[in-house]
Amino acid sequence: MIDFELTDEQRLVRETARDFADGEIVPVVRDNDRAERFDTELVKKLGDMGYLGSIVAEEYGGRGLDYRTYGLIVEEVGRGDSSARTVVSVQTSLVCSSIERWGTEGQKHEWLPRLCTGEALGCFGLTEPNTGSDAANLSTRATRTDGGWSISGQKQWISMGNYAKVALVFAQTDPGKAHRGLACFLVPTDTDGFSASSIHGKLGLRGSDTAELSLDAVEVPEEAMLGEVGDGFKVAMSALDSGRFSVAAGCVGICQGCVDASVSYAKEREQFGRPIAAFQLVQEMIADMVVDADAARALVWRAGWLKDSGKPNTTETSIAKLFATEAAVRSANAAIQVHGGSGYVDDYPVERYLRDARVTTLYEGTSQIQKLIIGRAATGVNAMT
Ligand code: COS
Repeated sequence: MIDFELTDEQRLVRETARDFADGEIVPVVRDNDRAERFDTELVKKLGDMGYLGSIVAEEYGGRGLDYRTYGLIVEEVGRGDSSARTVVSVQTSLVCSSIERWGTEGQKHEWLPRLCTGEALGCFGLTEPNTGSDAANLSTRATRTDGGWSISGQKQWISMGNYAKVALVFAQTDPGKAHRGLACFLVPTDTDGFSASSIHGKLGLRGSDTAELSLDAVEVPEEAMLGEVGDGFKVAMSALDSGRFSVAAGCVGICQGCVDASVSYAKEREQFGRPIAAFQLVQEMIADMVVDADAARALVWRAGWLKDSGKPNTTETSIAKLFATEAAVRSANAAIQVHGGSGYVDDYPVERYLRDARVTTLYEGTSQIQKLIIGRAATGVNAMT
């Protein structure tokens, strides 16, 4: 049975992550957001803490933690800054976990130690200009060469694409085979024909690097393939099982941050001769936020427990991701309401929480895709085909 009591180790990990978020992330988050700066110093600190490979086995340079403990770390980082949390989620869940699960010993030893410390960053090249929710329908092509593959195509909305040393690139090897023709390649980003450019003007996640990737006849050897030809879609979906968990855990952090900021503000701010915390309509907003944070956390912990127990968890991960991301948007919006005009400027974290939360209902599967996955599990009917 799932146990809500944290172990001594989990409590310690959470306290350490909380102190790290308050001491290293919160003091720089506003400036990074304003400057649209991808903070490489902070990335280094995340690596030094072991937060970029916490679920990776120790023999590959990770911390060998379980998912529940990883979720505690991600929650705290997410409370501090969703841009920093995106680094943790992409690096750990999409990149490292894919290499650890699907890679050969050679690939694991080549990439994981550097990725876990943050010496190298990775990115996850699935989405394309014309391929979002319909992830199997990729235009990027991989064609055989003597001893390897040539890859050509475009990738869009790729977190850390400008800083990554390795890109997981998903490509179609045989369009006639649909999703069974996909393959995933580990592409060093200094390979000829690979280029990345920045995407600016985002509503939120302004401290996060977002790129468009271009691959023009990028040649890689046979050993660059992660898994076999035809495994690409499964690599992507298994990565998203981990990535969606991580996004959900980060959104628990946003929900909790909204509660903390709103309680503190409501107790200080006085109107009509009383702290606004004394007004029932303000308490209602805070109570709704508390319920959202608790419920989101419980769903994340359940998904983590299922992962740690080796049980199927795709549906439960989608439930956690759907609920936590929508709850984060709701809570951030309500937190601004509690803060009044002060919540509309960046003296308080709540307007950033709203801008940063907004993308979480889009990336790593929209809320609508999560509902279709949940609906299929409930009814046995696939509404996606
Ligand atoms: N892990 C491993 N394999 C999986 C899997 C998982 N979680 N989910 C599905 N698969 C496998 C299935 O077993 C099936 O294998 P076979 O071909 O051997 O039968 C194959 O993948 C295809 O499965 P299916 O047709 O059922 O596809 P899905 O319903 O899983 O996928 C959706 C369809 C729309 C759900 C999927 O494309 C999706 O999640 N889209 C959103 C993509 C997304 O999140 N993009 C954002 C990226 S931002 S980083």
